[in-house]
Amino acid sequence: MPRVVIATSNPGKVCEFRAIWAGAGVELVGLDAFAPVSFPEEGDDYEANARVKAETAAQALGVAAVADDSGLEVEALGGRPGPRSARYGGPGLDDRGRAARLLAELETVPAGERGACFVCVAALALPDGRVFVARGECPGQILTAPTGTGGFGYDPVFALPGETTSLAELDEAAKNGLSHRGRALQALAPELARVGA
Ligand code: ITT
Repeated sequence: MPRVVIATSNPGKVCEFRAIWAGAGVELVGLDAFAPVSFPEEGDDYEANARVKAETAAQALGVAAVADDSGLEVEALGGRPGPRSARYGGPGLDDRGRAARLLAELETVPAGERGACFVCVAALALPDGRVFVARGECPGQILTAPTGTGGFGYDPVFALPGETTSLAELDEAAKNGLSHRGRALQALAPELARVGA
């Protein structure tokens, strides 16, 4: 089977990439199977960030690579933190801290104004320089307290429109069936036929 490196340092993403592309006819390999790759600093554009992560890995390792850049756009914050979601609140915070910080920032925002959208741009880079990109979105709203233990990142504070169940309470298959990452990777899946072709 042709190999594709999953170019991410986020273990939650690795699990989801593997589950969403299970049966896609490629062997998905983690970055830990290779010598360390150094990635450039990220900017504020999902597509540029996704491309640079996938291209950096494909060029450094000589193997096809997939990456994503994703984030949470909160309407009451004018779309923040968006592509800066991993950096939201500064370098001292972990996933839980960032989610808590978001709830604090939205403390006075009423129920009807807590709309948000997860965005994912996925990129598949081939060692010959070709890059394929797809985008997926998952609209919903920010809850008032974290709930659930599944998923990662902001999942415990995010629910689908009109729901009170967070994404962290869904099982992996349910989340992947409707998530921004599930949608982006499903849209990109036809390009996997080009790997090793
Ligand atoms: P890599 O760049 O190494 O892939 P990262 O975690 O830094 O890892 P991003 O730069 O794309 O990835 O940042 C994405 C941010 O958005 C990060 O804070 C995630 O926790 C959050 N996020 C992305 N997808 C998510 C999801 O499905 N559920 C919850 N939070 C998510």
